[in-house]
Amino acid sequence: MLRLRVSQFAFLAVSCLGLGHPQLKAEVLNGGFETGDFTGWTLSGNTDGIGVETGLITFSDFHPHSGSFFAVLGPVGSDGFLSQTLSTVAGGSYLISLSVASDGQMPNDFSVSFDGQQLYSATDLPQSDYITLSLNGTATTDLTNLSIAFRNDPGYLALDDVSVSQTPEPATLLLLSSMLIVVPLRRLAQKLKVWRVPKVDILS
Ligand SMILES: [Ca+2]
Repeated sequence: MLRLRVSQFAFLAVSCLGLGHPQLKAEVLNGGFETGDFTGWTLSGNTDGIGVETGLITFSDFHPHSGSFFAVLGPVGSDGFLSQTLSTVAGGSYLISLSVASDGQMPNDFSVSFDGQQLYSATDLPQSDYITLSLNGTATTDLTNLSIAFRNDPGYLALDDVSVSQTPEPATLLLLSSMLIVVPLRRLAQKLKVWRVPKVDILS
C-alpha cells in the first residue's frame, strides 16, 4: 500500500517538473534540407551563392550526407548566415550536430553559434568529404538562436543533417529524477514502518 503511494508521488513530482514534455525537444526544422529548399531557415547576410541541391546532380563533387538534398554555401567576400530559433529549456545542455564538407577552395570560413556563443570556428577548411561536428551548448532562455555562418569565395561548402538534442535526453532525465525521488522516500517509508511496529522486549 505504502509502496504504491510512493510511486504515485514520484510520478506526480516528475510530472510537475515537466520532464519528458515534447516542448523540451529543440527540433531543428528541415535540418537535412529534404524539402528541397530552405524551409524553416532564416537566411541573412550575404546570401549570394547559397542553394539546396539534390544528390542527382554533381555539384563540386558534393553529395547529400543523408537523404536526397543538401545545402551548398558559397557567398563571396563576406559571410552568409543560416539560422533558426529553437524552443529550449533555460539552463539546459544541448548537443548540436551537423555535417560539413569543403571543396578546398580558399578563402573559406565556417562557424556555428548557439545562444550567442560561438561553439565552432574554422577558416580555410581543406578539401574534405563530410565531417560531422558534435558541439555542446547551453541554453540560457526558452528560445535559443542557432546560427551557422559561412563563406567560400572561389568555391562552395556543403552542409547537411543539422540537429539539436537535449543532453541527457528527457527520457534519461525522467529516469534519474524518479530514482532521486523514490529512493529517499523508500528509506523514509522503512523508518516509518519501524516506528509503527516498535520492538518490545517482554522479558524486561
Ligand atoms: Ca539531406
